[in-house]
Amino acid sequence: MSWFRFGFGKKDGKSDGKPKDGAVPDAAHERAPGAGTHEAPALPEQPPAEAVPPEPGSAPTPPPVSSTDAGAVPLLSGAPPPHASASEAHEPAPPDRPDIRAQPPAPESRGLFARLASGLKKSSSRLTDAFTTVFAKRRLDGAALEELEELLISADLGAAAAARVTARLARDKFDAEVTGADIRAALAAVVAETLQPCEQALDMSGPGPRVVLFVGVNGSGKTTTLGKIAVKMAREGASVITVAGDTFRAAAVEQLDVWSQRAGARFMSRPIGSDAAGLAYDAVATARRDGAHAVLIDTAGRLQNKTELMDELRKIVRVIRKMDETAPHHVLLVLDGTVGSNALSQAEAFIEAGGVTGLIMTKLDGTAKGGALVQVAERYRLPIHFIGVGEGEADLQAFSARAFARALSGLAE
Ligand SMILES: Nc1nc2c(ncn2[C@@H]2O[C@H](COP(=O)(O)OP(=O)(O)OP(=O)(O)O)[C@@H](O)[C@H]2O)c(=O)[nH]1
Ligand SMILES: [Mg+2]
Repeated sequence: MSWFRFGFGKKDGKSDGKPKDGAVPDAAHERAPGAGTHEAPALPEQPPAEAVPPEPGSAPTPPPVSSTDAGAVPLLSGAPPPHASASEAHEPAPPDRPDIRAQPPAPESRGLFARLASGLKKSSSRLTDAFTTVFAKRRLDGAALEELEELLISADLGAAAAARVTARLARDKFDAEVTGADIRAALAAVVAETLQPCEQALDMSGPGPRVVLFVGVNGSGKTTTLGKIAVKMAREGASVITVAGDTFRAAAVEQLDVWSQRAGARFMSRPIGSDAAGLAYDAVATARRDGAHAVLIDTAGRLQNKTELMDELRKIVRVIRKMDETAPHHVLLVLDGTVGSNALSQAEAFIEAGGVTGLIMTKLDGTAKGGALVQVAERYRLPIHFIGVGEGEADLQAFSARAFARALSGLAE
């Protein structure tokens, strides 16, 4: 399965036109691909009226990081806690940031299904153990079907999918003895059918830079996933700009910078406390001017019930549209696979605020509660582009409905 649907328009994006209102981007810090340090602001210009004005005294750059010696980057886990003025409303970053400096080269396909299967083991064994004990040598009657349905619902599968599994079994096996294998097969079939329409490559084709916004709650895996995608795209020949739209935490900026260096991507940031929308506007303007293929914009984590923070997300989208009315081309909601049904309320809030266009579920290598993805897919019918099965750059898989369904059902690849 292909990762992305590429088919970029001309690499020179200049002819895509100027900013609609004639405005030009304001100052930002950039690091060109391969450059060892951040450069001085390249574009000392004005933002549109909507975008927040240039930051006063916006000179300081994030700590320089050598791209030729990634090992010199300080441990992200050791970064001091941020004290940005606006950061109070944001939840603190998880303290256990990993050292993401050196990643062992890993063949992409090696063990990825195994990791998915072991991550979903918690979900799958909860189900399949019960299948074996509750249904061993039992006739499939009405009571058994009801029990099974409850079991599936309690595993975050959702009422609709659970009902389809039992209906399928009732059709094929009613009044006969069922085995754990029968139930696993029915579950896998229903999950695969449900998720199949959601299995979609990320479409990065089209004229001009494709603008992708990464959104989600705190710690869901936005920055890591953006980094993995930047690496993947850059390796496939795209010129990528990464944008540190989490302007609340220095560690977040640094984390993305490290990933950008790994990808050889151009990196844009602003001083802590700056307006993320203004930076995003800048980045899109820069990409159009320089003919970049992709602009990958990180955002700060925000809880879905914090109205003010969700408004900030709306503003980012609105300001990007002032530069390119077709952008953002993708708003990717990054969901943490370990949170279970809370994914539903996250999806609802981010769809409403940010116009989510697609999903990525991370941490499916851990102790994931994968059934929730089925519920989200069922309710919102959004494309699922990728899954994360680890912290390294190779630990991102194109979403496969079949693989997910089999892992969740405790079946072999
Ligand atoms: N095991 C595992 N860990 C992951 C995966 N994706 C991300 N992580 C880890 O999850 C933690 C949070 O990831 P980030 O990418 O910083 O999450 P974020 O959404 O950017 O976090 P905030 O910016 O604080 O909102 C980090 O320790 C990542 O290494 C994954 O697929 N599997
Ligand atoms: Mg982040």
